[in-house]
Amino acid sequence: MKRSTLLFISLCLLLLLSGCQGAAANEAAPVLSDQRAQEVQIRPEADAAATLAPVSSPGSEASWPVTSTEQEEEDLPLGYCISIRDNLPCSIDLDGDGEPEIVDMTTQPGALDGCPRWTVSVKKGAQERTFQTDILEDMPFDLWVGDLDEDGSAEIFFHGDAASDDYIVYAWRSDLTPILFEPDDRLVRTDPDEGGSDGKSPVFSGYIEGFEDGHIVIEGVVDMLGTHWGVRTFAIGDDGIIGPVSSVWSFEEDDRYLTVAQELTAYGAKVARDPGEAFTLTAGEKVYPLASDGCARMWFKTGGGKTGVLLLTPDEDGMVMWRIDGAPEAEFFEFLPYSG
Ligand SMILES: [Ca+2]
Ligand SMILES: [Ca+2]
Repeated sequence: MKRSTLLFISLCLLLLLSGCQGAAANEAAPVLSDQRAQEVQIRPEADAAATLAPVSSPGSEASWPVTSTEQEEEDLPLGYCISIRDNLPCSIDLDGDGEPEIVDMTTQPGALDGCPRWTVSVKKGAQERTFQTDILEDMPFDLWVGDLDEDGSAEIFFHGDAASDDYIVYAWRSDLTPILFEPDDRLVRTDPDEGGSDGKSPVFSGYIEGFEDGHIVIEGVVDMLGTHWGVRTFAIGDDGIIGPVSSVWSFEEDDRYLTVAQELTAYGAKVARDPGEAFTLTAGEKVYPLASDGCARMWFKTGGGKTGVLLLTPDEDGMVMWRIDGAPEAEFFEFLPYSG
């Protein structure tokens, strides 16, 4: 069995057998929820059945997290994360010093405009660190731990719905120190009061779909030629900042199209970074958005089978969202499905 698989199994067993102190912890055999089971299966090499098998001595295998030295020796693998939402409060050795920390989420009545607000906490011995989120109690959320950047110490990830379908993501080191996101002109929420610097932000607009091959998969809104939900992968870089791995937000809206209202210029898109030959889209053509970089380009296919990219510039006056060849985007399409 690969070392990576053993480590992952160890983490699962640690959560199941030794750690969690909620009501489920008093039961002899905690049952994985459907959601939890789904998270466990995110890593393709992990055998879901094996993760549920008992071990005779939890201490013998529950050695997660490992040191970075061991990782280098064993040629370890891509990072991973699992959900602990259904196992709170959860006892787990986040920083690899052999002593468990307690991860929990609590609510504070009236903390957020009279409503209860979630607070994430990590207890290490007698010390407790907390982080107040901008998420109201009762809104959907999820919480994950895992050593995504493979430095031997776990990260903690959280997403919650701050309003209706208005998700935000936080990431922290094991001591609840925020991990910042790279600046992204249109998709990072920056809040000066939250200590972001150089445009980097401790909070990101989107919803964590899961973790895959050491990457965070985030679904987020792209407001360009309408409101679209796209998926993009992110990772923790060598500089400790979370930035995009994939260059675009990919849409999964196969049947959603825009109808061209007047001629406009598009470009061939064989090379993503280098627009190809110009061609004209004519009135009545159906344009199916495929992907966007969120800041200048929208890739598409047409009902007639053409593919290409539209070049857009943000409207500096703020009167409209985007312009194409200097004219407002809305002039070129019969209807743009913006929401919110
Ligand atoms: Ca520890
Ligand atoms: Ca780490």
